[in-house]
Amino acid sequence: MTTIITAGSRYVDIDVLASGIAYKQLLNLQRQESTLCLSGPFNATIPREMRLYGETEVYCKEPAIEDEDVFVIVDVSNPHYFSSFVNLNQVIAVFDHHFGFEKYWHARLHEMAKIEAVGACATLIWEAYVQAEQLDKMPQMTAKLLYLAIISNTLNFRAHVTHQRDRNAAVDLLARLPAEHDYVSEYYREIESSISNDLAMTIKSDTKEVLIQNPNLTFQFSQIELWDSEKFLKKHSAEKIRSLMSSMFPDKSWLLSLVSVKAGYNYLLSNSSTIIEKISKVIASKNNALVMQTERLWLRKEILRLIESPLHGNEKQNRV
Ligand SMILES: [Mn+2]
Repeated sequence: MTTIITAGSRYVDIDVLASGIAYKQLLNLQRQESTLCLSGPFNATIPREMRLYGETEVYCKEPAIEDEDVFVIVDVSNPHYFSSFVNLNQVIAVFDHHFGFEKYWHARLHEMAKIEAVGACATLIWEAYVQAEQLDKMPQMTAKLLYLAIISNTLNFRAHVTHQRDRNAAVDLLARLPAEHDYVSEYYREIESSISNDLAMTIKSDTKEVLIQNPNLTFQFSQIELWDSEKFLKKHSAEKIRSLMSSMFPDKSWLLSLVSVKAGYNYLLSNSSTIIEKISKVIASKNNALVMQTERLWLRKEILRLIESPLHGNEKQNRV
């Protein structure tokens, strides 16, 4: 019996990569045969050093599956997004921090459905090491990868979803790394330059097709995490980004979120009047026809929940 660790099919971000590698190594430390199979391409949140590490640690894109094999899913819980080779009846554990499928998995897996409101899936995997008393055996490169995943997913602890549990994990992981580096600014500086060099690829590898009920709408939802989005918008103007989005997603509705970690807000661009109307009623502070600016940092999953939720009179004060 092999435990096959996998995630969503569309793309691999740093949280998926960190969670997958670290959990595979944890099972190996406990003498359980396991393999990590990620079917999507690595996206721009993964710096070069971790890309190379990932290439040595990710076993295959599509595994040969035996009847007795089991699956562990990381950083996703909506079965619609799973890699196509996953048989739902063979899933034995789900680690995730996205909303919507908690009840479904708790009913099936009970305590092995680790779906929690934390900032990063990497935090849940760090906690699994703590519980298994294996933290001291974690490779240093994995500690760095988990640390960067927490930084990336919590937007350097500024996202509202950040939990004390993320901070506890990050403090411990950072203490396992050589002290002489500023890992956060090194990380963002590197990914920002790779994003700028291939913007279309970056967008393509961080876009989710989203289907919402209220209002009934399907759209492409892209997110780019930046350290300094002012600088970025000076280089790639809003007009150019809009025409790039329209050429990448012809005849489709789209929403692009530029996350500005240093400044602590997002720029939101969309071609859909429905989305613009819904967002600007609740979170956008400064509007113009091209770009909406928020008052704080919003993650994609938070924006999504907001677009789907019905509006109430005083929601603006409560939410912002
Ligand atoms: Mn994540």
